[in-house]
Amino acid sequence: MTGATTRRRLKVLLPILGALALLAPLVFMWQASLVPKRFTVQEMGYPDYGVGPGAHGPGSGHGPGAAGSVSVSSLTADPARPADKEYDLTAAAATLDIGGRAVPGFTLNGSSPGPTIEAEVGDLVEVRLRNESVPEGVALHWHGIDVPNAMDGVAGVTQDAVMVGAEFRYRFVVDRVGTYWYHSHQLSHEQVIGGLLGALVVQPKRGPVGNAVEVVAVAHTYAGVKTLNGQPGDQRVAARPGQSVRVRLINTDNGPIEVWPSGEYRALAIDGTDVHEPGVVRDYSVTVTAGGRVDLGLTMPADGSPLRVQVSKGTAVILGTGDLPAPPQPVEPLNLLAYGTPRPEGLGFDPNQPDRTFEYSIGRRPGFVRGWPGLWWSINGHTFPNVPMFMVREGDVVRMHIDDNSGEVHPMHLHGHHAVVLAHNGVRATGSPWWVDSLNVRDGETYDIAFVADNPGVWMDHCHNLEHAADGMVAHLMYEGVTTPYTIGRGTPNHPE
Ligand SMILES: [Cu+2]
Repeated sequence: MTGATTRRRLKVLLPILGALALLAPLVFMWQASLVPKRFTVQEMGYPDYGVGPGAHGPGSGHGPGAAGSVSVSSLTADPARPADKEYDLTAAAATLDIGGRAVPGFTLNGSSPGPTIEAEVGDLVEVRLRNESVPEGVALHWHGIDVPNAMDGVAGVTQDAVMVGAEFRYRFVVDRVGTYWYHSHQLSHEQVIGGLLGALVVQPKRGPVGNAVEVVAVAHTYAGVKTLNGQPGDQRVAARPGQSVRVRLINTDNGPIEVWPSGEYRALAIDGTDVHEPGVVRDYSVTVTAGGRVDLGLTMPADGSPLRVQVSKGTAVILGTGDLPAPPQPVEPLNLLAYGTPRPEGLGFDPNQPDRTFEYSIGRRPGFVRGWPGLWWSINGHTFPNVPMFMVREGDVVRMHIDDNSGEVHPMHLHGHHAVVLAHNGVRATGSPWWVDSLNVRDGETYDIAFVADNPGVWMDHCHNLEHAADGMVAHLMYEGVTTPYTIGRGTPNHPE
């Protein structure tokens, strides 16, 4: 071979090799982002055992996929116990009438929101869900209720999507009073936004105390129209002078909303948990994160004038007779970290002696998700599906440090558990225990939360901005020894986000 030939060949080869050197990592990243046509969530990503005294690896062979494991589907309420409250819910694809505008969406028993499910604490609630006409299938998640795992309603994780003509029976005990809601967890970024949802209220035994007026206000935006209980504008509720009122506000949207009454109020409960010794405040809004709830307590003025509870700009609950203009939005939201007083009995566990501590660091980075290039949400630096699987053992005291450097707010929702907020931006909580199932984490913020791993299963721990979830902002909390037989992926009917 002459020198000239070699030079000529190198001239062709070198650019090709150069291009390959540039392309190979991209091809690798692209390939790593692809998901199989059918897979279980325990095959997703990598196990994260956290740090701390209990943070050992898969000790006795109970890791993901271990033989002899407990199936999610076996984690049910007592099958022998009869139901105290029974509901039949029929899901349908429908055209909704939103203030005279036709909006494509979904109904339960012919309406959106669906019927409010009412129960007393300790009841076993049974809901028979039938899919009449939602072509992609449905599943119902009981947001904020720590149900047995098989009843959690996440298509592809705790059950298969309920296809047209099929039924699913949910059975769970409501073991705490409070304001909750239910919504589809099948294609939720379409079905929840389209109105496949409703309220769920758990009262004390023998119903509400006293003669307080009870108001359930489901805030939802249909095709850009803000509504309360499916109606745009103001919602009128009768109340007599001097009467106390409890407004149960449920944010079913993708972003946080501010709520502010025209006068004095108390924040009686957050995410279904009563605040301990909630003080009377005014001129503060309450931030309700996506998926979150607040119960506001008000007393009707003795002089017969009305009260107004403004729910973001555009909707309001007007209590009593007469009219009053929207009060100006307070500058500051109520600081729930310092609101109320600590419970003398404490939290029921010691968050300063955790068995393990996890990081849940939310970011954004360029890469591929499901083969598509883009700027994607990341969890601990990883994009879907290569995200952490937070591994716990039953009985663990778990701490989690959440930080957000993604440029946007994320409503973080852990299924099956309530977590208590220990600190926000490093500032420790001093008020009533602030228990959440949905937490508003803004860009640049940190939260330290803690919970007891007391509900075995495989649980979603995801962003409740459902567009973000659909873009892969989804991780899971998994108990060692528990596995799911259900599958997700384009080769299955199950698409939980
Ligand atoms: Cu998000």
